[in-house]
Amino acid sequence: MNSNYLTISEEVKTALENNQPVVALESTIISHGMPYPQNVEMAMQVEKIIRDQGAVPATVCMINGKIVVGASAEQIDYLGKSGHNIPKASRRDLAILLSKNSDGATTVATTMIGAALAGIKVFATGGIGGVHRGAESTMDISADLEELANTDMVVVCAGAKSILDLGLTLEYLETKGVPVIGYQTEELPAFYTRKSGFKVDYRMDSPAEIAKAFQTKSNLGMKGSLLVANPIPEAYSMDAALIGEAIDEAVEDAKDRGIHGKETTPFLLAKIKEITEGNSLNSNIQLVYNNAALAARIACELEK
Ligand code: PSU
Ligand code: MN
Repeated sequence: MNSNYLTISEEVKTALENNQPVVALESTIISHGMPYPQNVEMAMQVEKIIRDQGAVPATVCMINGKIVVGASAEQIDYLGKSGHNIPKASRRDLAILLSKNSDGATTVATTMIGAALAGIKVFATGGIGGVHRGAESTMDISADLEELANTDMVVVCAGAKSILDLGLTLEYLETKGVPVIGYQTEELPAFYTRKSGFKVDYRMDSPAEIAKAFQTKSNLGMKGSLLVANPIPEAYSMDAALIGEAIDEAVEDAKDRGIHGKETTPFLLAKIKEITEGNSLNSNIQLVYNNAALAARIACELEK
């Protein structure tokens, strides 16, 4: 890796050199996933939660032609304020944007790329991208899934939103050899709700168990991630019927308007927010906090 393209903050660099636990965080959720100023408040609070667990947070983004691992408070504020003016950067966009000295909001896929280049093993996010509904004709499958297949990491999410076809997403992950681990649950959570009707591959009940599984995979020299699905806390989970209707409506609307490509996910997310009148925002924030805390505990176990 040409280090001309990578800037690691002093704090993250020191932590990695001393085998201290580090947790990566994405930036599409900041620039594209939530309104300002809640996005910046969320991003700063997530970092605090990780520190409180004894790990070091590393928000990943692209600033002026560099992949930044360990964004500063000023950079996070900039990403949040600029919102959609920051290009969403997935794997196919990464080199192009770097070559243009552009900024970029990193998706799960590109955050994993940046984090892995820096040597980070654990990453906390909200929801991953996956196989979209109707993918049997649109072939809309997020690059996040391929990245999970290829990059060594423990990725903690709250499952995936049912804007996706969860069954096909699980099939794809199985084909790619990515185990889906339910944290203290047998059922795949669906982001806003704790249940989806789909089973995870394995249930694990402690950070130590997850760390041991990841270490075993690494010892075998097998590439790829463990995907940990951590259900939203009961107190913040949403009514399944209500959120289901909002998602169905959003998916219909996207189809009618011919939304496609990288616009699909942001369109659906914005639409759901609009339909649920912002009720979903607090749930979204709380599940990210919950994932950050678990990811930090796993990172601490890995460095024990
Ligand atoms: N799903 C969510 N919230 C998000 C995303 C997905 O519930 O913010 C973002 C993540 O950054 C994810 C990306 O990596 O969207 C996936 O986009 P695409 O489907 O275009 O790969
Ligand atoms: Mn897509």
